[in-house]
Amino acid sequence: MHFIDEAKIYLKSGDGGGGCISFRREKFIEYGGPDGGDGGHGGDIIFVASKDLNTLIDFRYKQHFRAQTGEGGKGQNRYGKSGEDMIITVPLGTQILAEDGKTLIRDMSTDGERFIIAKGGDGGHGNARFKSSVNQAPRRSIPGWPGVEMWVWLKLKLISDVGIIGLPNAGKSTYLSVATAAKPKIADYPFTTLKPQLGVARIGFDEFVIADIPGLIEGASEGLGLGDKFLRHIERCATLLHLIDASQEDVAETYEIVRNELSSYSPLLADKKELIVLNKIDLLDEEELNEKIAALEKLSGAEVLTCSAATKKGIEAILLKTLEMINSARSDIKKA
Ligand SMILES: Nc1nc2c(ncn2[C@@H]2O[C@H](COP(=O)(O)OP(=O)(O)OP(=O)(O)O)[C@@H](O)[C@H]2O)c(=O)[nH]1
Ligand SMILES: [Mg+2]
Repeated sequence: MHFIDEAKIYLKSGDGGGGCISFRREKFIEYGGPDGGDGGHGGDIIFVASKDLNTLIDFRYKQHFRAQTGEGGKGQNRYGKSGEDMIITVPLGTQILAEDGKTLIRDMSTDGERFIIAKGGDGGHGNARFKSSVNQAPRRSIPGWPGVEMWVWLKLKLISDVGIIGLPNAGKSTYLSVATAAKPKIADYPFTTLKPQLGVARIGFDEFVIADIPGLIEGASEGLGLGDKFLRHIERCATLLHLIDASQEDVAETYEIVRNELSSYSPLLADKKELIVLNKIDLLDEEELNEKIAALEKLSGAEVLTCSAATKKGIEAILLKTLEMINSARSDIKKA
């Protein structure tokens, strides 16, 4: 059950500029011949794929894209200037579909790839073109050809339904290994995970994709630790599972550090639905655990779940909650 980010946009390539009607005017020449130039080409609509973009969010705010009209032709046989192209940059992996939402026009699958989806109209002909032996002074020109108009869908697959975030060593990879059949590297030192790892969780007849993401630290949004490229990865997760090591002294502070990194990176990340989970509860007694749950719930205003990825306690309940959260995020996306 993959999430899809999508947007419907309107495109219009530039009309060609009109041809010009004009006659030569020179001293001592009474009847100058026709010298109206052709109009310029209309601008094209061009898509460019970029690995530096991760979502189609920008297309929620701007949906109409028009390339410039070509300039009209001028006297003295001068051509009109071509209209400027409209370049639309989309995230790498974006699919462009026809208005029916099904017919694939293009898969933007290589970084930097350019695709001209709509050519601008040709410029019209000026009257100089219509001169003939029988008509030395044609008063005729042709307007520019119109540009192309269309609606298209842009679709981008999110990499996962839920991304596990948290400080290094919180037990994210261990959680992935018990919630799915994935076998990520697990070790008792920070930054064990260097690349996002994916696994598929099954619960009843439902399935969803979990991404184990490298640990975040304070300053990650400014490039510290493994930097912000993982924050970019999180943008392509539909929801978040925020995992916190319960054996840490101040779990509320830990929670805040990660939340701060998310929001300083982008409001889009901070707005994602999040499930808060305290892990490694096998290391605490009940009283200590309850205190930590209370502190976290007070700070976040949300329900806090608990588990031990090492003993698998609490995993099932978290998977159920995760599924609920994914379904609710999915219906929000549909409504938007
Ligand atoms: N006692 C206990 N230890 C755990 C639990 N979950 C994970 N650990 C241990 O915590 C350490 C870190 O686990 P990882 O799963 O590698 O942590 P991570 O969050 O993926 O770490 P990075 O990839 O470095 O960010 C390992 O030694 C795990 O065995 C748990 O529930 N209880
Ligand atoms: Mg890891």
